[in-house]
Amino acid sequence: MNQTTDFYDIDAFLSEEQKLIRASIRDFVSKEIEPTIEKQAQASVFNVDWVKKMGEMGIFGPTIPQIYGGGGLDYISYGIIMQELEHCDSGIRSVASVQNSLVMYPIYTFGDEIQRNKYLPKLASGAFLGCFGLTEPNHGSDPNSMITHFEDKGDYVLLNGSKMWISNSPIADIAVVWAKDEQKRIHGLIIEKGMEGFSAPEIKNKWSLRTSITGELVFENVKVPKANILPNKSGLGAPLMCLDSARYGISWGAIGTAIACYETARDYSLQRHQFGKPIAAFQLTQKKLAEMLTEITKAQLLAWRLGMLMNEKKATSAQISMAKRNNVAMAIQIAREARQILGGMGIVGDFPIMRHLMNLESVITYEGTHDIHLLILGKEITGIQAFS
Ligand code: TGC
Ligand code: FAD
Repeated sequence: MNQTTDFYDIDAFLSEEQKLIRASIRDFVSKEIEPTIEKQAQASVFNVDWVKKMGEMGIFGPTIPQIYGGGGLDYISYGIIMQELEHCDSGIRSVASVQNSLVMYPIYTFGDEIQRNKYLPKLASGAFLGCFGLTEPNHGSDPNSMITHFEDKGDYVLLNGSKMWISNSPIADIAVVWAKDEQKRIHGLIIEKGMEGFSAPEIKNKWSLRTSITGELVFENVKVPKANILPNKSGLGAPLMCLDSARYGISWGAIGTAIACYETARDYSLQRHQFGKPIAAFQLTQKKLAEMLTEITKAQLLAWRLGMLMNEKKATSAQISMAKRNNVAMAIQIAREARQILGGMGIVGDFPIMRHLMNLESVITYEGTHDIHLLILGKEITGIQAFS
């Protein structure tokens, strides 16, 4: 009997440091987050205390240099951290993805030295929580058509518009917001909580990602100092570079969720008896389990190889799209099959499967929908864009 979910021994590719990181994050998650995650999800409450604890654990800014409070780690380590978090809950991984890839990454990559020193150490320690505003009520898959904009007023710019579906926004200390200047060029701006004319109402009644708080960002004549504009890159390519990093993290995170669902279903099938034998003894159950392990193994190989390409700075956006798309679809399929193996028990909170399944309905939509990633791959293959 093979009880490992590392069927092709990916562990052999990992360094001792990477294995230690995995062990410490696994320990942290099992002691600090796992015991109350189901209760938080049922109540749809985000636990703010976790932010500080995640900061103490080095979960924020793992790839950011240590002089700014980051971990100075490689991309495989980043992936491992995302996998361990999402093994518990996609909402928790979301908090980390946003803070790392969508807030710290742009401030580090496109910001100046003053911006880096002002924000990155606080974000790394969890003293500050950030959010990322790209999507608008009328512009989701097509962010280039955004209408949020700013006008130059001398010492400051005047920001108007709104953003929708923003993870962390109601409680975030800062927002990295993408808006157009008077020449219709997209720039990143750092908006601080408390700026006059800025509000971040919560979006309630979600059936998915209930442990992560989601909201809007509303800007009504917000005076933003010019010092808060990220100076080192403009154009849609800047936010899309952030998305590449976050999508990479999701490709690992989804494997964590898939493993949690697969192992739950495997263990349940061995102890649940019907017709006088364990349901694991039926060929139809074995088919489900064998296919789950096969798909997880393929996803692990994809993520690991992509991580190596990320470390060598050779990963392309299309490669990242393939991994995000495949691995999230793989996880959602496994969650659905696992839920069936548990029968009626599959729908209750005694097991994590239904929560994972509901969460993955967001993960398959955000950071580029399943179909948008297919079109990115289609463009890569044919050279013809089919978005519009
Ligand atoms: P297109 O003409 O293809 O490109 C515009 C410019 O951007 C460049 N570029 C990229 N640069 C870096 N990385 C990438 N992945 C890039 N993709 C494109 C491109 O070279 C071009 O540069 P330039 O210099 O020639 O101007 O742009 P398009 O308007 O046709 O759109 C392409 C499309 C549809 C793929 C893109 O807009 C897209 O990816 N749409 C999906 C939107 C999306 O993913 N939104 C995510 C919002 S954030 C979020 O969901 C966070 S969830 C957080 C959580 O809780 O975990
Ligand atoms: P739409 O773009 O309206 O798409 C609707 C459907 O049409 C999809 O199936 C899509 O694939 C399809 N479609 C669209 N265009 C095409 C086309 N050209 N060809 C074929 N099919 C097409 N955004 C942020 O900026 N920051 C965040 O922190 C953030 N967090 C989020 C958290 C949650 C819980 C959720 C649900 C979303 C979050 N988002 C965030 C927004 C997310 O990125 C968008 O929901 C996503 O990009 C899709 O946009 P949309 O919802 O407007 O759907």
